[in-house]
Amino acid sequence: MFNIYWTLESEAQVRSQLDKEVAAVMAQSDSPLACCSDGWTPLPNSNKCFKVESKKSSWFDANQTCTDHGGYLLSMNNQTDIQFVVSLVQISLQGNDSGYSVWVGGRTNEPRKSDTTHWFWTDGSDFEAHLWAKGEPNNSQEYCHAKEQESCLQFVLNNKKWNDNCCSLNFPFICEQIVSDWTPCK
Ligand SMILES: [Ca+2]
Repeated sequence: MFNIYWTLESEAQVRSQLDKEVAAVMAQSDSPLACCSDGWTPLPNSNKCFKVESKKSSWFDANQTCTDHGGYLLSMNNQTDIQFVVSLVQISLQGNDSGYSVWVGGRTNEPRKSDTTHWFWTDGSDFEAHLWAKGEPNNSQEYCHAKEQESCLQFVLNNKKWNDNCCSLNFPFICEQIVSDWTPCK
């Protein structure tokens, strides 16, 4: 009982510390910030809010969690601020040994080696194939369960590039939410 309590308290403390660090990063921005829900971080000068989930999940569970929160898995189209996303994930997953890649909202129903044309974002925005790592997508299925193919999109922080991977593998993930009535908070 004591151990459970202690663990919960520690997680809350870590979370609180991370929230402070994220707030400190945001405070450095002079740009207007959207009013995001608690636990979500605004992208400066936009109507977008982001939330990194450290709980490792399959792509489909991650997608469902983001939807349940009124958002969707991150779409990394050509308007996405890559460095902002990288910084936010690094801060949020500090100390997490698998924190160097996250699920994002890209998927394909026709996984094939070197085929970048059948990928889509879950929010329906245009998928421009601009961030594939060298040799990806390769549909290697190296770490897949039997018969599963690499049809979900993983963003790898070390090289800031994409990898196609098996949807059933568990990774942290990042959700995005658009604030429809954008009144800047500051
Ligand atoms: Ca791959």
